Amino acid sequence: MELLIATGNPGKVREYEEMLATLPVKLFGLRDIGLGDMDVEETGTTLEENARLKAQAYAQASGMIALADDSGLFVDALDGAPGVYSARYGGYDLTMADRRALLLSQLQAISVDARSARFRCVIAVANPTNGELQMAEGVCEGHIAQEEDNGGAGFGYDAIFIPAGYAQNFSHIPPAEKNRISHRGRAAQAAVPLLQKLMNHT
Ligand code: ITT
Repeated sequence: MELLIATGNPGKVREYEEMLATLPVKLFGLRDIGLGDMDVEETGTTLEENARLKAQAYAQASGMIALADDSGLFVDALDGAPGVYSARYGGYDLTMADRRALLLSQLQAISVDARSARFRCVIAVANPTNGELQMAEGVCEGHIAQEEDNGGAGFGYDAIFIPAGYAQNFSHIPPAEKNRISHRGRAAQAAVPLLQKLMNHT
């Protein structure tokens, strides 16, 4: 079976290859099928909406079963911000380093035990032949560090997010282990039986 991973990011496709290794599927990224330039705007106000928008649009455009995800970091002391707006928090012209610094400054007065946060990831899988849509979610609980520690190999908010049960932030956790405990890894695990069901219907 073939499955389109609806992202222009080849790193994400490789991550899904590992996370869905138990399924008899061959994965394609948007670039592999000539849709690398097709952009679907994330106009939703929830992760669910954005994941669904992307999965349905790319399934329609490609004729393939398409998997899309959306994720974000939800900080309790900031009423859930940056949340669905994580990728553009503070404005489009900021770097990710600027965004991490902004978050830390907003939490400056917040004590260690009130810095709880979680990464959420929602996966949507759309089948263009019968319109079937399946959704899966993964959550990774943790807290925001007092300061950035960028010694590792992470991206996004990794250098300031410490997952529950760990002493170090995400950027220090090896990829295979991060895939096991992360929001995206957990969402992918939850998506496996849904993908199996969806493929049986084709
Ligand atoms: P697509 O190209 O696939 O749309 P994206 O940049 O929109 O990717 P996501 O929806 O997965 O990425 O995530 C939104 C933002 O949340 C992303 O820009 C990161 O800043 C942050 N983020 C998501 N997952 C993360 C992780 O595992 N570690 C650190 N930051 C993460």
